[in-house]
Amino acid sequence: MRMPVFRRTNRWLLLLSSLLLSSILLSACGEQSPSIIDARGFVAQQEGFVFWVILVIAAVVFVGVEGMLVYSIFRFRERPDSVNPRQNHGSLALEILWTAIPTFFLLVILVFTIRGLFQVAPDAQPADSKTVNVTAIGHQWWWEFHYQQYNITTADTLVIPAGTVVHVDLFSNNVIHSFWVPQLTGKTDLVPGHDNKKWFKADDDTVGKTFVGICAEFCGAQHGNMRFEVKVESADGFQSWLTAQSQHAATPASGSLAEEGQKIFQGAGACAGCHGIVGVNAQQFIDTAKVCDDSNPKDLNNNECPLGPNLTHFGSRGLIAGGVLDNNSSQCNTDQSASDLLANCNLAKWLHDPQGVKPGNDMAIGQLTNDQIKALVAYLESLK
Ligand code: HEC
Ligand SMILES: [Cu+2]
Repeated sequence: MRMPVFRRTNRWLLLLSSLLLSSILLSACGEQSPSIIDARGFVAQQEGFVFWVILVIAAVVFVGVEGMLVYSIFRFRERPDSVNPRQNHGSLALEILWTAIPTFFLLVILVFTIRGLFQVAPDAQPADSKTVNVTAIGHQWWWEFHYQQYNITTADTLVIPAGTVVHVDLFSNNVIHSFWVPQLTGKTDLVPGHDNKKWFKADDDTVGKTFVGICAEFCGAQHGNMRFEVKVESADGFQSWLTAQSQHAATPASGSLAEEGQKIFQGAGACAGCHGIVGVNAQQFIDTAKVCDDSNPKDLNNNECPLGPNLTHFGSRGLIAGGVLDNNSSQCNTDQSASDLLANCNLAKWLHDPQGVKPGNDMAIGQLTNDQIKALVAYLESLK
């Protein structure tokens, strides 16, 4: 007597869990989702096209095969008076047919895949006099970007002009990382000792948009916190960004809290040993991919090659330490109490406990006091 009750609850469980599963899957369709289906640049669009070709063919095969299966199950199921069906073992016509049909489908996929490969290959990079050449350097675990024509080095945020070819040289001197901006370009690995390159382009109508960038190759404990963002500007916006970024860091007003922060930054054994700020402890930006490989531990200024991101214009960046936190500058007003600052301002959280926020990262420092954190927040957020 108890069986039907069980069956009914099982059915409800099945329904509930499939609803749950589909809502999890659908929740990936939000506006912010970095989906390859929402491609916003030529390279990702070509790659997305290959995806659709394969999906449509796979759907046709699935519906065809399952349809015939279900039809046969019902139409030819055994009945009390059934006789043995006609046997077709060894039928040459059938053997040829079910070899030819998959071969045809695979050939179609092959043609579109090869076409796609040629369209996005490094050799297919369109000639564009405005091409922006960037070196993307994979660290454990953050991204450094060096703009080759402008000698600017930044981290976490890759700013590009819309509708313009961006050429990327990929460099790692540690483990393999992978550069992926789902809506703009597919994955390309950064392989130590083997410098890959790629190119991509953001559509003209993406001005003002920010795209999610990801490290897509497992590279250690904080691989999941090795993100970056790609910010698309208009041609003019990009030019003014370049002009601002190529300046030396802003000098804080004398007697200000920010000035105290700068002193702490430069203090003995402190931040300046791992971070460069141009105009403070560095004379110029460094192309660490060129200068700081394993055979050369000294930078252009004959200092140890920097271990951490260049902070010259940190205040203008959207992310902290590979996107483990957002750089929420508007919450970092230093008029608030120390405990409010620590609760609201992500930069303060980072400086208070970088190992707690991102365990195992290379920023190993002694505990800063709340006053030091306040001064450093005032200083670093002022570096727009
Ligand atoms: C031993 C080297 C080292 C020292 C000393 C050090 N840092 Fe760092 N810092 C790093 C590294 C490495 C990262 C990147 C960590 C990651 O994302 O994995 C980092 C990240 C940061 C970031 C985030 C930058 C960005 O663009 O994401 C800030 C801000 C920062 N450090 C400030 C400071 C300040 C202020 C001090 C001095 C109190 C300091 N650091 C001392 C190595 C260091
Ligand atoms: Cu990585």
